[in-house]
Amino acid sequence: MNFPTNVYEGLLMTRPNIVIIYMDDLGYGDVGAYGATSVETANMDRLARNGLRFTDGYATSATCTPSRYALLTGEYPWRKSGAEILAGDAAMLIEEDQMTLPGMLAAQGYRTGIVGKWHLGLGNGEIDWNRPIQPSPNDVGFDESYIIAATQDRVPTVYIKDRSVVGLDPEDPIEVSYDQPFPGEPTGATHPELLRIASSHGHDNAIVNGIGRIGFMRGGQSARWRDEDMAEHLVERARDYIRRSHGSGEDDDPFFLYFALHQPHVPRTPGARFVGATDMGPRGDAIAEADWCIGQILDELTDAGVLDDTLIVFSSDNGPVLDDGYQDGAEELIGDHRPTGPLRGGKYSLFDAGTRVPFIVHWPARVKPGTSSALVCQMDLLASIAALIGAEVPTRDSENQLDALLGDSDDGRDSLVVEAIHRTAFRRGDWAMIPPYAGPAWMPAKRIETGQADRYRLYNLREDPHQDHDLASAQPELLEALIEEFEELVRERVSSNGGSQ
Ligand code: NG6
Ligand code: CA
Repeated sequence: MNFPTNVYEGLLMTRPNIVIIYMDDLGYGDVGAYGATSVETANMDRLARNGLRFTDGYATSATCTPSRYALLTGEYPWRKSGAEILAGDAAMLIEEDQMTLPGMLAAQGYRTGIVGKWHLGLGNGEIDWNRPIQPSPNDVGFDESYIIAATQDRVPTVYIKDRSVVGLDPEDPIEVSYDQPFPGEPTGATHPELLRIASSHGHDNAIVNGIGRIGFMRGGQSARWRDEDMAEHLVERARDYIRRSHGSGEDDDPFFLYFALHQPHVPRTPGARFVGATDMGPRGDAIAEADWCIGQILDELTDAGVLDDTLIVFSSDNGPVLDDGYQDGAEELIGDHRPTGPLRGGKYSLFDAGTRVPFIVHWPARVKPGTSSALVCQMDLLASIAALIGAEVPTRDSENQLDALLGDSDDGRDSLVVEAIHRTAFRRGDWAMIPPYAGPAWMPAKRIETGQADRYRLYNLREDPHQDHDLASAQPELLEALIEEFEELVRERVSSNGGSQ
């Protein structure tokens, strides 16, 4: 913030602008550069062509909140009590004194902003949406924020700027409940004839814009978002942030933007001009729309003259899912497209497609275009970016993988623990080990392979990316060694913030 400029003179190249473009439920195979042909992703492909494309880049988790927690805090989410898919009125998951990527950057003089999906909780448990919200992203490292609280399918269906709901009429306050409906308000359960996208699973609480949501809400009519406008709306906020941040600081501070898109998460509501962009219905069209959003960001960076000097990291919070609770044709219209690419599983799964995601680093001034098979994880961005800009941060789980991320080395992490709905599995080198778990798997979506089984499984991902051949009984010693190492790692489940699981 108040760092004298001269400290950084001559080091300016090590303080690039940083933009994280974070997709919601985009699969390993949903991007042209990773093999997709049924949807055009020209801008994502452009990032890959001019940047470093990772074949073994991971989110920590197969769902949203835990992955975002790890991305921003550098801490394994399974260490943190409550790091699970959060309701729209859940309390802030990140502690105000906790180390975060934006907080670290802000302390180093960066301007920091988030636009898009938050889903890490707000307030202290009892939110009055009609009053200033605290804590908000502004209390955990962001100078400014323009967010949706949780997911597009969860109430409240409003934008929040810094601490306030945007466009709220004080005469029409918002009320939100995740326990019970508001008397007199139609719900998806009581009035399914009012829904324009039928639910296939859940999503039968509040009805907003003809779409059933999770959670109940009333009031706040003037503040409610229009789903089909969300892409343009958020892109404009992100462009505006770049425009205002770039070169406007007194001492020319670099900026950090966390641009968290809502696509292709449900409900999939592409704007009119993207309807029919693919033959895959709303899911494909939402990916095409997201690609346009990314193009808009690249245009803005180009207009500002900073595209080459900006470190862009493009990735996704978890793997793909087709039917995630709405009947939107995602399964019926999938054709030859394989959202998981060659991998097995998907969102919610311990199989590899749950957490292995598109992962691209684009920084033309510094990073040579190419492909890397180094094992890297989004959780490593905190320690790696800190190393890049010369900041000292104590981290336990976030590893400094700067050399791998910049393409200076082909070696990444030795190992990684991945998580799916409170269950963990292990990757070491080319090997993936999935422990047994008792009891039925929670089935959040149809036709999902959660990876649950009653025995240990072992796969060689290099030879068998689809995890068809369980080598557990063929390689007992290796399995034993992996189990031992994994158990040692996951023993420490207590959060550095004192939470326990
Ligand atoms: C599930 C929802 C799903 C999605 C998910 C969160 C149902 C039946 N399923 O509970 O639609 O919202 O939560 O996705 O309600 S995530 O990408 O944010 O983790
Ligand atoms: Ca997600």
